[in-house]
Amino acid sequence: MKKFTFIIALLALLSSSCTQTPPPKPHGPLPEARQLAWHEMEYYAFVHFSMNTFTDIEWGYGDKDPKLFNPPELDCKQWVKVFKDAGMKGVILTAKHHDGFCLWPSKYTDYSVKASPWRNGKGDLLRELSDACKEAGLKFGVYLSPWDRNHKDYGKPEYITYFRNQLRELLTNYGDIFEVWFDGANGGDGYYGGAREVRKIDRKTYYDWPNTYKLVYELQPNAILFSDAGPGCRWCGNEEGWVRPTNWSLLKRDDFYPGVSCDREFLRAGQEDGTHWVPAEVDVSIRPGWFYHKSEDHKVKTLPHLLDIYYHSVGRNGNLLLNFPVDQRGLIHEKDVEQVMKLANVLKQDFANNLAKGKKFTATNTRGNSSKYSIDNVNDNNKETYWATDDNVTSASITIDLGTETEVNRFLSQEYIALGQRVQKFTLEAMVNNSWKEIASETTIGYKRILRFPTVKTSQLRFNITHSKACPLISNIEIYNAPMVLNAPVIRRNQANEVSLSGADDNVTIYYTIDGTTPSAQSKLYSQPFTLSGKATVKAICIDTKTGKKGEVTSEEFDISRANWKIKGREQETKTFDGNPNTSWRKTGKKFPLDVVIDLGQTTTLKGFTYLPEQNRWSSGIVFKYQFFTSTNGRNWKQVSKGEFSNIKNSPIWQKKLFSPTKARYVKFKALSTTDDRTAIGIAEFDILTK
Ligand code: FUL
Repeated sequence: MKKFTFIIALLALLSSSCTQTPPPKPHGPLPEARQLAWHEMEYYAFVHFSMNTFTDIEWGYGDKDPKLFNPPELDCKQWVKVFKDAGMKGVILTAKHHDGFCLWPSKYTDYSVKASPWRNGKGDLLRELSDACKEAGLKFGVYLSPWDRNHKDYGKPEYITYFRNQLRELLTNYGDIFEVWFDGANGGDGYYGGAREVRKIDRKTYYDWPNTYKLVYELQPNAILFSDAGPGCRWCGNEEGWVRPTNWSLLKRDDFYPGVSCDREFLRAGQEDGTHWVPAEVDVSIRPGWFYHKSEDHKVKTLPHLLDIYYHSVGRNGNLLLNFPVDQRGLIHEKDVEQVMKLANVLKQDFANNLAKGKKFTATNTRGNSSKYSIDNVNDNNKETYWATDDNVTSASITIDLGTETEVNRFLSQEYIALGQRVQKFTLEAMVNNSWKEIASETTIGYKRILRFPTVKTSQLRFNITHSKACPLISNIEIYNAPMVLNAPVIRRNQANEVSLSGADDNVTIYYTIDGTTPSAQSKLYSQPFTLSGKATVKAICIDTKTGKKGEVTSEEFDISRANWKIKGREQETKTFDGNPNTSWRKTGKKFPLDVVIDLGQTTTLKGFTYLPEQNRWSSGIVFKYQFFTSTNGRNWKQVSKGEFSNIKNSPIWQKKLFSPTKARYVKFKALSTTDDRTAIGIAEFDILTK
């Protein structure tokens, strides 16, 4: 062919491929523009701060004196600086939690900062935080609890007017609101203007949600509405910080509503055949509780735990909403700042150097052989371009040639979700010793999927999409070699007072102390369980002696020995005291109350008790309302504590109750109700406090 004709032919081919390749059609439910913007936020802060901060509880009853609310050093600029330094894009504040106390001077109630001594009753926390956010360029969102244990009209239609009036205040007075959070906890006992009674509502109909949502959209058209049912984004079905590896941004939305009692798997994994785009948001606290408790200062999540949370949320097509329980001073506690900054720094390192940059990508199919849908689009740092296959192709492979043998341990991929979530199954292979070795076999991708795997040295990676609902559309692929972060050891003590330390990575050593000092490579080397009875503090650390690299210190405090404790009538059953949270003991009955009597073997001065409910997936007998009694002889009982384990259903963590010191040998733990109404008491661990 003559040079001239060749050029003409080439131009014709190029122009025909551009003009003739039709774009992929949308598939299934699609995200709205505001949802697309929300996906890109990925990681932002939650703040739980209110009356509960001062009363040291998780759920207020609605009857506490507003005068208790008085943070002496409150500084929203400090909060916002922490969020910004940590790489977060926004913050959502508990404007009103279940106790009804308002952090802004609402016109519609006196139960607010107006009646508190803070800033002489002239304060407005919503104003201060929204201003600080504006200044720092962070987005601002609000949590407004539908359940209000203070309001006299709760349960009646009048309350809905009140609720909407409050929404209107929040959504008109504080600038742009990126998300409105509607909690699912709804109805139960409360102060209710002095009535002190139980009020039940119909969760589906009481709030007239469709009209409430309408109001939000009228006032803040870009806001994302969070609830168990969306419609903007959905709860992830747990408060531990994860979604399932299979995570569809789709939900049969009309089957859900805030507070729905449903199989939580739907929330954790989404629904492949969902009818609407309702992506998951993972809400989790940096400490065990949502609100600040001094007793949790040493329980701020470790770096490896926070990293797991990140990779199990953002890495699995979910946004991460990380909670900070602001303390009684009105500041984010130093420990929380330290931990979130460790997380931020490691994430920065993990994603510092994209090894795919500038490398050669090839694909087994490209839509219409068109440059518009070229495989290079996954590596061009432009989220608007994507690689696509022909319509009839729903499985295809992408090979990435790294040029030289390279160590890799992260693989990040993103679908072009504006046209729907499609990929159902994929694998990742690495070329090792001249043959392909499978390193991952997974399911969904969605907005973003990040795989973590043991470091592999390879010159080529192959990403195989094996099943897709329609032709796959991939907008981005990145590859990293993240530095290793050592695990934090797990410390356990069994009933025989043997302490075991576990969880170290391969070739890593555990060192520990029992005198309260920080462990180092000069401390005792752990080789096997050791005996330590009575009150004790154990601290342990993993150290890679070859590199000198250190992990995080774990610390556990043990109270008196449980060696001689027995459950009355079921003396042989010891799972409640075995130090293992994954085993549990259960008692069932015909009706409440149900109780368990424990013989401590000797008389001691008790100051409180702690209870860990069953931890397994099918847990039952999670006690909600309880009474607690002590006795010196097992016959005459004295009630020393009574109440509820607030939020235990969603967050089945250690529950701690203190009471006035009392001498006793026997304790009786009485369940008056459980979260699932099954007549059972399920206990993973039980302990008493004498300190
Ligand atoms: C739960 C609430 O009951 C907790 O107190 C907390 O606010 C959490 C984020 O949601 O359902």
